[in-house]
Amino acid sequence: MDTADLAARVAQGERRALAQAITLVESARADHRAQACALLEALPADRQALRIGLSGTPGVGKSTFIESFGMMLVGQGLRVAVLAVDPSSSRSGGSILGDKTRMDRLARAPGAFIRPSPSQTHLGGVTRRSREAVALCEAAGFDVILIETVGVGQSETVVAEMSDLFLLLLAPAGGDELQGVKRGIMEIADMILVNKADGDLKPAATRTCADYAGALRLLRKRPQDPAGFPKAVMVSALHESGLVDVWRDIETLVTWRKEQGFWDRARAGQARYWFEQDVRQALLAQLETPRARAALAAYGDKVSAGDLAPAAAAEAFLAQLGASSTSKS
Ligand SMILES: Nc1nc2c(ncn2[C@@H]2O[C@H](COP(=O)(O)OP(=O)(O)O)[C@@H](O)[C@H]2O)c(=O)[nH]1
Ligand SMILES: [Mg+2]
Repeated sequence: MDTADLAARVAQGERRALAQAITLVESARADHRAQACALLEALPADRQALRIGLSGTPGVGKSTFIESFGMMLVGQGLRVAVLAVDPSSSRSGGSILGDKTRMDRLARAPGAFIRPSPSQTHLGGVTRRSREAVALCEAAGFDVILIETVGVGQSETVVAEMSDLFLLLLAPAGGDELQGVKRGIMEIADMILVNKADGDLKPAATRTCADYAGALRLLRKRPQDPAGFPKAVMVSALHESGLVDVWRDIETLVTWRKEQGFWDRARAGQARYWFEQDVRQALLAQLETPRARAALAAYGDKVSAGDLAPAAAAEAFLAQLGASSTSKS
């Protein structure tokens, strides 16, 4: 494969090249990984999309929201990419694919690109591939990238690490208690969108929105927030109401963060985070080679037989691992 040519075609915004490139970064094969690294290295580095993370429990209206919100953006002449991070999706090829009918219009819009989540592996594998898919969409010149994840705890945190801002979608609550949203997720949200604020659900949505606005005010003030943020607002993805206001709020937030230097600082911090994640993953992968497994088992036997102390065995094992990995290169 000619990775330089593929990179050039991705940079020209060629959709087929983009799809092919994402397939390449998703591959677990070692030779593909080397090509993926070369491809990522060859991409233009001067393009930035607005990357919006979006989370919410199943049924809250994420797909419907992405469709309406995406169509509104496309209508403004913006190019929109949609990606999913769903480590739990072994079922039917990922959440977006299963919901294709709900994104019918967006899927056909010339300015939009929708990519279902890669088939399931562990969270680390899914997230690295997703982050690289984000980089590819960015290089392909998309203006906005929507990154969807379901509320499975850890995945929000990693999606936040590949997003410029984070939206949490909630449904109107029946009772008057907060819907068990984890504090950690509240803390990374830039906006809470109470969806389904329409018809019979409108009064409940109004109450829920007020509850969350109150809860957000109780959180510690973050330096990256202008006055009024993070905020809770009501939308109806189905009736397409409140979406223009959400976009205006997002633009306000982004402009402020760019002016104040928080945008660049956040991106720099994320680059460092992903570098460290890659190092971590590569080190863990070294433990999985047949040779490392054999050495681990051999040292383990000595330790359990009482022939070697655990600390000394660990040191000897790591020295051997380091020697074998440097001699390889
Ligand atoms: N009343 C109302 N229903 C909605 C709204 N948004 C989504 N729904 C409905 O909620 C259900 C789940 O929506 P979906 O977008 O698939 O949720 P997801 O699982 O979070 O992707 C569907 O039946 C939608 O029609 C909304 O704004 N108002
Ligand atoms: Mg969905």
